[in-house]
Parts: sequence; structure tokens; C-alpha cells
Amino acid sequence: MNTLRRLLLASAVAAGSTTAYPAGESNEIVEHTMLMDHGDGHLMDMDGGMIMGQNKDRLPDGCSKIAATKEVTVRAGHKYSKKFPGTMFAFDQQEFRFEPCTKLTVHFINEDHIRHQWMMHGLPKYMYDKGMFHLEVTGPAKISGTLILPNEDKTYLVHCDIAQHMEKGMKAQLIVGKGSAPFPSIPGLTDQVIRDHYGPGPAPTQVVAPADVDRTGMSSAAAPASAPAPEAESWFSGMTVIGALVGAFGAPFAARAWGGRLARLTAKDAGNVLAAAARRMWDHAVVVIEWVVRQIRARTG
Ligand SMILES: [Cu+2]
Repeated sequence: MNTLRRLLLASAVAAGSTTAYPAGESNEIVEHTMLMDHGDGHLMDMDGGMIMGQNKDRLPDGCSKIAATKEVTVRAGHKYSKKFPGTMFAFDQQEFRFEPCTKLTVHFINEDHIRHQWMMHGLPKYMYDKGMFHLEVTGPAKISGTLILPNEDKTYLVHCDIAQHMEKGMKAQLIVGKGSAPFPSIPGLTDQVIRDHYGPGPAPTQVVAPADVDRTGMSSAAAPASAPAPEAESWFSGMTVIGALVGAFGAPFAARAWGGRLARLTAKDAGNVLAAAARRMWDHAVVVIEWVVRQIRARTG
């Protein structure tokens, strides 16, 4: 009986391992409502639920009253990424629009059996610590938080900050009023900064336009590649080190090899081989001399 039960359990685990979730884990959404208020809009519970930057009543500068009271339900999970090729995670919506001074409650439902966040950046720091409003929970679970949107036409980055989740698709934007510059690489919405390339040959290089660089300092855009070092400089530092090492360790082997090679040749052939080797060495020497001359010219004038 015991063996039979073990066999059944093993087959259930094996069957479960072919799906995205381990066998036996429920997909039921657990709602996090009993959070401890740690002050400054920071709430947490012992099951990993977290709210940061909650603000239910403080009016931002320039808001004489709450313009509207709105609620939005956002779902997060692997399954929402399926319509966006190349992504792994996504929210069920990529753009939110509200009027300035709106009191907004976000109901965040994480449907995956991992941790996800709904993190909004770029809020004024005089009332939102680190400029953030943030919901976070390990799923499947639901957590709700409230903030009051500033009185400013601005587009805010919304993402999941768990490593690689934004890069893999969990990225959106929240537009207040007329908004500002859109964010790049929002699935189905805005162009990638560096487009995925699956064709033959090297990928075309693209430079990040200043307007696309995330104003919050978050890594929403790939940093433009730094200028390559001057060719001679890198050639010198790389090749001379390698050359010195090869020379030091290879000299005894080279002597043996050349000795053996030349011993089997006629005097004329041996002369030709040595002349060819000398020519190659001279070619290399010319490169070094040219480089030295360039360096001296660059430094003197
Ligand atoms: Cu995530």
C-alpha cells in the first residue's frame, strides 16, 4: 500500500513537472488584506505582501481637491506575455490613463507562482519616498494600494523590478493628463531601443535617443555602448601582452621546431624559410613603429 502511494505520488510529480507549476500548488488567488502599517505609506504582512508609497489623503501640490476616485485591476503573469513574442512576463494591460489629482486604487493580482511587482516611478519625492508607489506579492495573490496622482502632465514608468522581469516584458506606462515622453520597449506599444534581431549577419546598431532615456534613472533603456578605445591602444595593450606571453613560453618550443624544420631542408630552402620569417617579423615591426610614431605625434602636437 505504501509503495503504491509512493508510485502514485511520483507519477503525479512527474506529470506536474511538465507544466509551468509544481504539482499540488493551488492557483487560487490569496488576498492580502491584513497588512501592518509601518508608517510613511509602507505596509507589509508576514506572507510577503508589501505596499510602498500608499497615500489615501495627502493632496499633492497644486491639487485643490481630489479630481476623481478611480480603481484599476491589473493582472500579472506569464500567460499575459504569450501575445508578445520574445517576452516571458507581462501585465494584462500596458497603459493606464488618469486625470491629474485622481485618487487611484490599484488592485494587483499576481497569477504566477513567483514574486511580481507593480512599481510606479517618477513620483514627487516630497510625498512619495524614493519617488515610488509600489505593490508586491508572491502569487497567486492579490494586493491593493492607493495613491493620489500629482497635478502634472506626465508619463510614469510602471514595471516589475524583480531581476529581468521588466526586460522580459513586465513593463507599462501610466499617463497622467496629457502625459510626457513615452517609454521604449513596452510590449505591443512602443518600439524597442535595441530591436531583437534574428536574421543573418550582425544586428544593426541603434543609438538611444535622449528622449527615450528613462527620466527616473531606472534601467528602462539599454545604456548606449561606450565609445570603443582607439584601435591602436587596444591593439597594443591586448596584443603586446599576448605576444609577450607567447614569446616567453613559446621560445623553447619554437627553437626546437625551427631546428628540426631547418635540419631537414637544403641550405637554399632554409634560407628562403628564414627570409620569409624575417619578412613577417619586419611587417609586425612596421606596425609597431607606425603605432609608436602615431602616439608621439598625438602627444606632441
Ligand atoms: Cu515580476
